[in-house]
Amino acid sequence: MKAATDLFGLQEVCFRVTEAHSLRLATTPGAKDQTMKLTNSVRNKIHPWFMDSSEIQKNSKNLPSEIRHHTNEIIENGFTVIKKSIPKEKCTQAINSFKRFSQSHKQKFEKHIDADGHYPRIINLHTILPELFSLFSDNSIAYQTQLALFGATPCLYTSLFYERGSAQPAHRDSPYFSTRPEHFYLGVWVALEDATKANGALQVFAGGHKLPELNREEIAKEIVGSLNEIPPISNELFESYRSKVEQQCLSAGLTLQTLDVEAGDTVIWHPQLPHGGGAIEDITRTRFSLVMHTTPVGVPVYHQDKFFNPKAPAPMDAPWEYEQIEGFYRVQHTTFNIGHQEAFEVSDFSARPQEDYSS
Ligand SMILES: O=C(O)CCC(=O)C(=O)O
Ligand SMILES: [Fe+2]
Repeated sequence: MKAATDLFGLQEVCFRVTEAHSLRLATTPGAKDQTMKLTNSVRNKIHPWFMDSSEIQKNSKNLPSEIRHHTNEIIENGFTVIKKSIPKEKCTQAINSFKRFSQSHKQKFEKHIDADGHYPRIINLHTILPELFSLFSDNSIAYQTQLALFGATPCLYTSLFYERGSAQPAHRDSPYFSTRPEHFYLGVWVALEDATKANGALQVFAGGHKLPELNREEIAKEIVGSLNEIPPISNELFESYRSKVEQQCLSAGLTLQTLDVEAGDTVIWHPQLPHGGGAIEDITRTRFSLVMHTTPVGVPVYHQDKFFNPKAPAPMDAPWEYEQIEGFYRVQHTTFNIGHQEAFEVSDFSARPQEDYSS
């Protein structure tokens, strides 16, 4: 893994060095350090600078041109594609590592395989497979783009590993990633295989991130009656918001654009960008990919109870522990979960030295 030190030039010109950065400087490369609580590194912001038109020029102008190119695309179009951000061999290694891991635990996992022979999405598999975490930590242009957009140290909050295309209708992720302050998260999606219409490409409503936010309180009241009774997770509420956002995009004349990308390309999307997974022409095909949701360190992430009630009181510091691996932060998760159907303790897998999936 490449050390993160080359990033400090960027940090110096643009942003204050956060508390987390100074912690990072003090650690030994290669060590997995103790877990730690971190205070919210953007607690004094109202929103990210890239969502404030009066801040954009000032914050963009000193960025290295390659990073500015990507931040500009995210600001203008709602997404950017970083071509060849991960070497193809690393994508193949990550897929092979998953295949070895799933094969060696087939008895435990196989009940989750669908009729077409694929696993459903697996939540936080990066806790088990280091090749997946490295798509965050050893993905330099993507990391620097997140650092620039947050103005603070990025951390991996959660990941979703897909063996096949998601075929999900266009949606915003924000009802599940309601940060405080709001909009301090990014979707970072890495193609581990070429993704096309045949195996279900990623789709975006380019420009949909600029449409005005809907009246979320009104949507919640319509579905659950009162703002005080919004559950953290409600499929009905998510779908109501999702379909209204989709309608808003179509009424504004936006069309869904299919992103044909190659293994090793990274797509970063704006927190407000409506996106989805295209139809899969050949359902037998795989489309290995990893979606990561990242935030600045210390940022709490709430779900629908806060998303649809944005004025509700909410603690400003994240309640969970962070861990730091070779200078890169992630929220500590003790489980991974197959298809939201079954959770497995990370310690039941990673504690056994004979189970090394990396070679
Ligand atoms: O990979 C895809 O097809 C889309 C995934 C997605 O939108 C998500 O998991 O939030
Ligand atoms: Fe999504």
